[in-house]
Amino acid sequence: MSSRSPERVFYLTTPIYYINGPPHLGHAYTTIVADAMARYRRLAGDDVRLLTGTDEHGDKIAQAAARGGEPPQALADRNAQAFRDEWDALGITHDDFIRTTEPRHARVVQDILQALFDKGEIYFGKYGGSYCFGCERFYTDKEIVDGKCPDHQTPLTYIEEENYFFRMSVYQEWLRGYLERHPDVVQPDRYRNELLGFLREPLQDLSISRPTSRLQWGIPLPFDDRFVTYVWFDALLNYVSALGGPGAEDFRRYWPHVHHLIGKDILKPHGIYWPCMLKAAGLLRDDEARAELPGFARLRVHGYWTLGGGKISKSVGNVVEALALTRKYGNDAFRYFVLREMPFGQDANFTEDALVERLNADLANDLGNLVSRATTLIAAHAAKAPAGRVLTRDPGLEGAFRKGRAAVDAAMAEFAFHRALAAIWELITVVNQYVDSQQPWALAKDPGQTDRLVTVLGSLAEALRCLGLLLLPFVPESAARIRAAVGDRTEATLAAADFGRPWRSPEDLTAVQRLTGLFPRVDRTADTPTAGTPAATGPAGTATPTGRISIDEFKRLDLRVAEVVAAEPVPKSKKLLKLTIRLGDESRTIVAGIAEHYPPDALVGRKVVVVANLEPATLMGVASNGMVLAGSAGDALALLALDRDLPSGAKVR
Ligand code: ME8
Repeated sequence: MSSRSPERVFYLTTPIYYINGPPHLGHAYTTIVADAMARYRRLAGDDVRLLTGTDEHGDKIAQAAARGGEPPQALADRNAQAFRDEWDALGITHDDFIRTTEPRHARVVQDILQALFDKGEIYFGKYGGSYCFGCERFYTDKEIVDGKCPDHQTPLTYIEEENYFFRMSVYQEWLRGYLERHPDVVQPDRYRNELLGFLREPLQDLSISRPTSRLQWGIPLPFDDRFVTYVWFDALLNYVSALGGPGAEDFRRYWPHVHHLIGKDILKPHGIYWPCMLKAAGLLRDDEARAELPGFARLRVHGYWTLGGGKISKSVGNVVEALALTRKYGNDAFRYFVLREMPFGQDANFTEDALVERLNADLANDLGNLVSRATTLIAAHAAKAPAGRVLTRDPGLEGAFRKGRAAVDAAMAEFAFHRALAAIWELITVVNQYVDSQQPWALAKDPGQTDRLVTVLGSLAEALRCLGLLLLPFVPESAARIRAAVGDRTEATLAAADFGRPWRSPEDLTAVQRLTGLFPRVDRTADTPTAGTPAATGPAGTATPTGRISIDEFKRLDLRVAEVVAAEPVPKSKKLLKLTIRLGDESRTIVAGIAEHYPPDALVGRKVVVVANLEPATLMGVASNGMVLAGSAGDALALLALDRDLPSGAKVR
């Protein structure tokens, strides 16, 4: 039953984040996910090392610093501190924070570069190609969309220069075979398929330097100081340099157990460049020589948060604002929301309304109420427990907890945080139903039922004790309060979360303290003028609090046919398009999150359906006045269209 195994070592890394701006929702999500996993594995008894940090070199940073008129190191110092402060505020339990401008990192990068150069894995050559400064990489003709970077939708710059190249192409077949034979190294599976897709095209050698005539902000190549290291070659090595480099004691201990947690945007560098680099540097075992090195740098890949995907009420406008909601609703509510709402690996939409809905329903109602009613009942009646006897517990709850714990374990083994939380919330429901069915308040009125009452109260105290442990990785502050309320001062371990351990005596019941208001309900109707309208629904798949709507409520929506007269990408956004639409005589701008599904040109001249009376909102700095309707299922999205022509401005009812 116990997943405690003192031998297990677990090394988990987050991406190191660019410091050209402050931390935002996306960075916080990955770091919270990593923290929840690290806490879970520590609770299971593993020797865990959690690494995060900042990526500080390269064109992107140099340009941001130049724009702000400050030296890159000053920008890096300021924003690296902002990341540290944010992780402290969020209660992240990283064991190390690495900055790529630290000497401990530069030393390892230079050592590995020199070793690769000496082995002939790096050569000097000339290359011309289309370069995206946003991505810091060259794009092949096949990848370019309409002459632009497919990620940033900005024009690419043709660059021809002499550089050092890593012979990545020779590893193509090895990598393909490896990925095919080892399905578990990249999860979820769709991302492994994406990598195999990349490998169907010939793999190019990788330019790993930049001439100092163009860029000075980088680690000098040890064998040619006219060049600095390409930022990705520098950045990826943080995972090794933070352990002290090959041969260091920490490296020997943790490296074989590495898991990289990343967003899907950086799959290619992690799934293609990185294994080839490691293979060339001899830092990966291959199938033949099963040594103590990892078989692959295991990747756990998550999807993207999108913002304001069609939400009607006040919505957060950007990812920095979204992160600021931690101050408004608390770390635990924010953590719970992001871990529960996003199925790991898929995209999800972030709205303040959805967060509040989960806070009210799952945290305040389900968990908060349970803790409040159970501790209130125990505190009121604990004195009735006869002293000196071991408490009995209801076996029904024991079975539920055994199953629940197994489900949490299985989900966490797959990084399926949403499923782990769903399993814990099933337990919370079971315990709430137990209170309803046992009616301890009625038992308390009948002196003949004292034994039964004590069993029920003891079972509730035990349930809260186990829940306090199971919740620790996910909502650590609240879980600690639950543990304190039930008087559990023992060491927190997952093994101790098995229901019915013979530790609790009747005297312990009197130590339970009433805990109310763990998660106060939030009422947003006051500041949400549109609440109650049909579109003010909660997160996908949940019913509105008001249930069905009346025809009058539906009529408040002004749905219209509109013609798209112009469409262009919103700068720096992967998802958003800025549409100019005609609505009868009126012309308007609407920002729509459809860039990944429709090229702008394909939209011009089309008739779409829009919500015309939506409150205006600003998305990525562009004022949007209305909303384009689309259907979606998983990753697929389709715009609503008319099956015969109607003039723009026509009403939809
Ligand atoms: O790419 N949703 O740094 P970066 C979810 N320095 N996660 C998101 C997100 C979103 N909308 N936006 C960002 C870099 N992220 C490189 C990494 S690693 C050797 C070098 C998260 O600051 C997600 O984890 O652009 C993504 O992979 C990462 O931030 C990119 O952060």
